[in-house]
Amino acid sequence: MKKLVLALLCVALAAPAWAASVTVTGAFARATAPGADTGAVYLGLQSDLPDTLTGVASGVASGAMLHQTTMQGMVMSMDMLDHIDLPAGQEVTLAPGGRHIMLEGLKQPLVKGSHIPLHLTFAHAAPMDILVPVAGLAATAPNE
Ligand SMILES: [Cu+2]
Repeated sequence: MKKLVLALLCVALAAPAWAASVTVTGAFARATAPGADTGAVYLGLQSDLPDTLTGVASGVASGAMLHQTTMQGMVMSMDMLDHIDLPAGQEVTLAPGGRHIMLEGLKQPLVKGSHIPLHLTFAHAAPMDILVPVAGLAATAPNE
């Protein structure tokens, strides 16, 4: 009985901390060639309060991480980010050529026209599960 009361209390206490709400717009993944091990997801995020995207995961991949693509001359490299800041009321865009969600260890090819699950965790807002449409192999927008 004590445990139940404690659990209810935790829920009550946690609710105000999750008052921040994050909106996801224009999410899409790029289709992958058969046998590809990695995939990329792009999206826009906007939080009504200052927040931080702290983690990503997907059931179609054994791992997922936040990456930043940078060009040094003609050489493209990807650096891991451990979080992405979400300033209040400002849209933060993860787009081809810049920041993205990297899926690693794909368990299946990402097929154009299908949807993949994506789990997002934040410092303040409640964790979010969304379905991301898969666009073309070189898509730069959801409808390509
Ligand atoms: Cu990457």
